[in-house]
Amino acid sequence: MASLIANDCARHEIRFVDIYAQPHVLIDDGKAWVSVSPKNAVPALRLDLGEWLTEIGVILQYIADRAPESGLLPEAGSMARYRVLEWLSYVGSDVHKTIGLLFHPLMPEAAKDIRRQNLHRRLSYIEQHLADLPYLTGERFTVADAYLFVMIGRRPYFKFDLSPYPNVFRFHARVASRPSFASFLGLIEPVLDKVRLPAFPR
Ligand SMILES: N[C@@H](CCC(=O)N[C@@H](CS)C(=O)NCC(=O)O)C(=O)O
Repeated sequence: MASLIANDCARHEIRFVDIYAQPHVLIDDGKAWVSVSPKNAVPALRLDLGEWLTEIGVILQYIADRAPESGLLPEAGSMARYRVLEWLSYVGSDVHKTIGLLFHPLMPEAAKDIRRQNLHRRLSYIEQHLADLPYLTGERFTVADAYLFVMIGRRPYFKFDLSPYPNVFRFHARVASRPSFASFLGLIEPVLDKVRLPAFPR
């Protein structure tokens, strides 16, 4: 399950896509997702004029730039921003894409084990990095933290134990205690019984 956000950020509508169904379908009306968004992946953001924006790392920047006062992304041109982008890229290419294939039902266990070893290297790096920091780039929560949080939250599904990474575990708990996460859970609760996943991983 994952979300499609329509319209602009301050006024937005979220629709959910069942990506475990083949073909992927919009949960509310059963429409094939590929007929709406040709990449057939989530998330995708439809802007007010009907234009679509895809790719997590870009959508996150777009949303954060629409609300600069949120501090979710430092200002363009600053070194602080490049640090956040550096993490966005690492989470997207090294963490997300390593985890993604662990979900695949046809992926042989031996191949999944190689992926788990890769994931171990990446989480070990993040573990060290978070030793003295509450968030990836310091004291402030940014879009990169949001992305990493979602990826780590999937661990019950890909059978990956976080206990060897106590700093990563604490990071996850820290983000989960933010009020915005409670609002998010309230938002997705009604659709949870419509998808195959047992529960949203906390
Ligand atoms: N390059 C895309 C990849 C997004 C992605 O992998 N989405 C997954 C869910 S986390 C998906 O939609 N998978 C369904 C599929 O590829 O069929 C991005 O960064 O947004």
